Amino acid sequence: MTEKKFSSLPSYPRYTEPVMRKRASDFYKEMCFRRTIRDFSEASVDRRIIENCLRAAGRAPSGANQQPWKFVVVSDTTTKRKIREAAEEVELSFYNKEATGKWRDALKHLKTSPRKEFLDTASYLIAIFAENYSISLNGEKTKHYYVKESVGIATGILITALHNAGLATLTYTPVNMAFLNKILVRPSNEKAFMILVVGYPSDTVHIPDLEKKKMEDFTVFI
Ligand code: IYR
Repeated sequence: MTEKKFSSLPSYPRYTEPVMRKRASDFYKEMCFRRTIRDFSEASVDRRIIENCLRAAGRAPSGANQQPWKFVVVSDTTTKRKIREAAEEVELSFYNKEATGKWRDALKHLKTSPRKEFLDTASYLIAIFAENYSISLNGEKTKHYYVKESVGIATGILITALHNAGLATLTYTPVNMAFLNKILVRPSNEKAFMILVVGYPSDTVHIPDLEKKKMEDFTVFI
């Protein structure tokens, strides 16, 4: 390993407290508008917006700075169709066989079904892969650390960046995502983490009336 040098922190913003309180409150208010949607319009999204949101996601912290993520951005209609067909097959088996009664009960209020039209209609499907290890050119494997945590954080930043840009998302996770490696021709060190469905909501979208816990109910100060 080559030693990397350390340098001083470049112009870290130092706001006054009132400015910080306002920024924190404004950001919270903005995030209150984020809602998962399952019904997308066919309107296409400028790729440059997606690229900058991905750049923001790529700034996420990661175990040993290994950045163990890969984002495969799909807008090609044939590929989206293939993903839909494979996903609906997995979902049919999930809804008809694999889902436990408790799982079914937990999902009931979302009114989801094996039909996944959004995989055709949404402008982009971002297939997110976790790199459990890397393979160097001479075939040597290097284990990655805290992979799920790192990819989860990067995905959270991506969702936030997309929302901030004015786009809606759906965090979509079929129980078995091995089909993504095949369709998207990904190597075996990459494990599918989720499909982030991205686009504009359809004009007729309906969302469930969900309640979010209050901060006081999920936070303990000591
Ligand atoms: N993957 C299935 C089931 C599903 C599971 C969870 I956990 C959800 O929050 C929503 C759905 C589907 O997408 O229909």
